[in-house]
Amino acid sequence: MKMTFRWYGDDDPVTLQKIRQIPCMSGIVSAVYDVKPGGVWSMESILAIKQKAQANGLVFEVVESVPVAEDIKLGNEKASLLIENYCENIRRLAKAGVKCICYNFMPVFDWLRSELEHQQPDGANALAFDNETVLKMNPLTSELSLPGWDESYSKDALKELLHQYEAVDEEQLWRNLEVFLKAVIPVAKECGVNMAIHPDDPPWGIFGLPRIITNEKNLERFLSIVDEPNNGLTFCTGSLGANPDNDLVKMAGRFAPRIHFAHLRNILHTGDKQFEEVAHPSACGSLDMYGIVKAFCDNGFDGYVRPDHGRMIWGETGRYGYGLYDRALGATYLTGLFEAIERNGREK
Ligand code: DNO
Repeated sequence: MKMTFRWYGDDDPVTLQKIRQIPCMSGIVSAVYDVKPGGVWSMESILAIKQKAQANGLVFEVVESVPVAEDIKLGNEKASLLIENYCENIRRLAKAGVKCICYNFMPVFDWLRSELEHQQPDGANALAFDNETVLKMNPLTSELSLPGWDESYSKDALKELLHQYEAVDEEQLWRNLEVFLKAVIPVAKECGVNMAIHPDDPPWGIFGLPRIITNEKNLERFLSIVDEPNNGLTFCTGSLGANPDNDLVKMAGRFAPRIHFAHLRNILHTGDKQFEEVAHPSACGSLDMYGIVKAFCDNGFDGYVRPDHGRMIWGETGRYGYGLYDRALGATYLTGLFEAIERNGREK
């Protein structure tokens, strides 16, 4: 296991100097943020991240994310050129020492929450999701600014994009994903890069858009499309765990060898399709974090780990889900879990 921490670049209030002081932190997870999805990242930008990390005693081996352009997910006539660009990014990142690339295949919206500062009894605030609230939102008229909403779209562009997706049902999205994987995975394999798809968050359809990376059956289907070790998963417990039908301990064990990256965080189920983000330990929420890490260790997991969203505590403000304090607590908790479980396994 290699413990990592997400870093959003020079504008991130959580600086590399702070990240390096988290015990046992080995590296950062980052990306080039000023190129639109579909574009090719310059070698210069990629190497700049690497050098900044190295100057702080950290490695840069995981990218989150190289975004997949909507035209690829739509499978339209622009897709093949954009897939070629994607492959070029993989080659360039590999040249810079990147070993794992996280991406997702969610149409239009990335992760979605309905509340950004949900007050918790201990005075912390956290992200929360309530399906009823989301059902009442209209992405075309809502002025809400939420994580996962790409604000670069104008209302007209968003309308047009949503219209294009009317022709894409789940099966069509699977076919478009297949085209992408069949082109990208061989290139990544040649370069020694593990590809790690991120599950849909939350793991069900939103605003009538299809979502397919949602449960055990679909993860199995995904892995079999290109049955190569480097066609793997980002195991995001908070995303998959939002659906209580997902047995995360079982899934963690079953897919461990194909899990290249783990986002480990806890959530508390508060109702049907309703949850809030909580501190990382098992006791704080609905997920069995110990059971998940144990299933990883017992089944040969050898990937990167990062604490995922944190709450805002101790008066911290900043990027929702990505403050320093609660994530740092999460990292040390997870490091402790891995140490105990791994040593216990060895000493038996
Ligand atoms: C949210 C993140 C996601 C993730 C992408 C991966 O906090 O987990 O935005 O980075 O879905 O492509």
